Amino acid sequence: MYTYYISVGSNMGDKKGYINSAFQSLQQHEAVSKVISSTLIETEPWGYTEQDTFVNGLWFCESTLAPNQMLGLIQSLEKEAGRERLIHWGPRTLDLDIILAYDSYGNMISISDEKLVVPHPHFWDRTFVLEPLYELLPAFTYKGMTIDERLAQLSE
Ligand code: A4P
Ligand code: MG
Repeated sequence: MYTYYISVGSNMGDKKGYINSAFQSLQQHEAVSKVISSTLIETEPWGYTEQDTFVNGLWFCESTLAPNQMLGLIQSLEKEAGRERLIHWGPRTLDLDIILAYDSYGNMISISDEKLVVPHPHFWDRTFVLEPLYELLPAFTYKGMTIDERLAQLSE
């Protein structure tokens, strides 16, 4: 059994509608259980800033799917939302990224191959990931720092 933290973002069309229907599909998947969502928040675009505001959140789930299989599942949910890959960091109906993964012993999984990098390479720099992560996992630390401390540092 694996556990996952998956970030979710949308900045086109019915943003919350895309997020909620993908959430339901994940909940209904036979290999996935205990799906929990953070509060959804409205955020300013990061990276490529000439685009609409985002709705962002974070999902927790347990799954028997290994990380590469989970990547396949979230990509199929993006496809269901009509996602087209046009501009890197650009507008999207639904973006799902695996932020953190843990094995059945509770050990954090690190992967760096051509298809999957976990922990997600930018998560520790993004308030739109860290604020929902703080809601679901307030005691989380990374690089010797709490999320609280990191958020304070990012707002300096
Ligand atoms: N990939 C590698 N690691 C992962 C992972 N941990 N999770 C690969 C998911 N996918 C991973 O992704 C490209 C490839 O990354 C995938 O084929 C997969 O094999 P993509 O979603 O097609 O490309 P992208 O969206 O252009 O890149 P990416 O990295 O998903 O974009 P980001 O970094 O997520 O940035 N501002 C706000 N406020 N809120 C946002 O949600 N999102 C972005 C997108 C920019 N600015 C934002 C937001
Ligand atoms: Mg993505």
